[in-house]
Amino acid sequence: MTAPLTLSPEVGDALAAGRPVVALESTIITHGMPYPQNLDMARQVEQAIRDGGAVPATVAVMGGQIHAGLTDGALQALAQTPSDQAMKLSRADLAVCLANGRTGATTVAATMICARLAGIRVFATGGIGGVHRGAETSFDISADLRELAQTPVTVVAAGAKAILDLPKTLEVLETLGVPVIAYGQDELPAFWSRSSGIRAPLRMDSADQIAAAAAMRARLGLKGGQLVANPIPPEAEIPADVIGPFIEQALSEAEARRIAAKEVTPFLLQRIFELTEGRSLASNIALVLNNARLAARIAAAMTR
Ligand code: PSU
Repeated sequence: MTAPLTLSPEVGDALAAGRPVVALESTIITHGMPYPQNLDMARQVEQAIRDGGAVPATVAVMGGQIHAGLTDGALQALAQTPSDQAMKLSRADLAVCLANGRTGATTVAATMICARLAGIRVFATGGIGGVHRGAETSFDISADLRELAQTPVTVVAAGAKAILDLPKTLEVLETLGVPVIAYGQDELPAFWSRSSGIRAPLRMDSADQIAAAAAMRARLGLKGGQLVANPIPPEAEIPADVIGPFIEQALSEAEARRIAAKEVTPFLLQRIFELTEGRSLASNIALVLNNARLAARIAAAMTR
């Protein structure tokens, strides 16, 4: 029995020839950004990976198949699918979506599962999910964390999203044995900001080092992936003291409106987009592109 996985010809050829491939997720398209900026972002990110000498493999579920590598038409259709008509897929609901022939966008957790099935070792996104603020009462902890602990894919993100409780997110990652590697700085980046005030557990300064660490995990038989926390480029960042009050406001609105579970992150991102008059989205796109470029370099290093 094999998984219902369809590789685009380009992705299939690259993997068969041992050339670098970078997986990309689709929840960021359907639930993370408004149309048409989401489509524009998805195309730009694919181009950034190509410019870096790797093949992009955007992952989504359609017609009972996991697709790795989408045509531009499929990308357009996904970008225009209302968020309530695409399932936001994590480990728990990936099989249900496939078995029932529904359309689904993959989160970090589900994209890691699909990447592993396809044989793709690197994946670029914006920011992983993590421990939500107030998790001591809500118990809201993203399934992304546990996936990082069990699926061997290197995930390049700009840290965990700053809407989260970053110290608690780090604690959980440590408990789960996930290497959290800040790229090129000592501090853990905080998505829209380069600085979080928190020292990262690990630091690396080159794609080769990151690729070597992934290879060593495999040699040691250690399960799980690595989180590479790549700071947003300076010119695109929103300093923590500027974005902070907007995050607080969006969080209190979410609480007042009793937004819960899978709706929390999309609600917060949308509100922060409105409150910053679009600035948060421009930053989000810039950091995803930056992560795609680094992921392409890591993928290339892994094939050497
Ligand atoms: N990165 C972004 N925007 C996003 C996401 C990542 O820049 O919307 C998505 C990813 O799919 C991630 C999800 O898995 O947000 C986290 O959702 P939650 O907090 O509900 O686990």
